[in-house]
Amino acid sequence: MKITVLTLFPEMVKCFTSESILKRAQEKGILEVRVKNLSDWGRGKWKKVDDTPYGGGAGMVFRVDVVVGAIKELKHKNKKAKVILLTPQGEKYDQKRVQMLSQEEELILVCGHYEGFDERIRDYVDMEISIGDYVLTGGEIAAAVIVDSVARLLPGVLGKEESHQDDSFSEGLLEYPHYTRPEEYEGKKVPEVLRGGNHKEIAKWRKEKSEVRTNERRPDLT
Ligand code: 6GU
Repeated sequence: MKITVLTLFPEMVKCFTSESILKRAQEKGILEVRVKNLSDWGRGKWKKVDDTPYGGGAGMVFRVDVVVGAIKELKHKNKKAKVILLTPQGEKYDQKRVQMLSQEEELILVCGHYEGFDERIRDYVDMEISIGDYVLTGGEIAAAVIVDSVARLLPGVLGKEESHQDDSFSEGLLEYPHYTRPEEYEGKKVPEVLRGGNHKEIAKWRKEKSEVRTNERRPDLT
């Protein structure tokens, strides 16, 4: 899968995508992350990407000709690439959407900054996503969230050790509790059933714990 990130701050995005599992996924050829600097499409000597808003008000607005120019050039090579605008006004990101995006051939993530995008840019994108109900200074962290969450679902990215089969949310439930050695710590013991080796009993226990935890912490998921 290919993911292109369009941003004014390429280093912010590269810093997340060049370590650990994302680094390995790229080395294995499963994931290709390209980070493009929006300034390359800027206007004039100063490579201007933004301007003051019509009607007045605080902050700067991304220019439609700059952003759409970049989108058109990036999309030219692959018409099937899905263009996603990252703003707090988008549809809320969740694991269902992660699964949906992981089926795509290519994503182009456009990071916002300042007051926002010229409204006309919205006519040239396939989707608008927000990663939650809070405001970030820019879309770069949101882009990192999307690259990370999508990459870990691609076949071959996670080893058996890090499998996503039992993830929280994968069955619409939160994960069951995990334990490892030592068997006892300050009087707190590992539940008996997990030490018994009865796989059927263990599976039943885990399912129950998942359900109880989901009901207690996230009744909205059920
Ligand atoms: Cl995608 N961008 C910004 N700037 N803030 C956000 C966001 C995105 N999602 C939640 N808050």
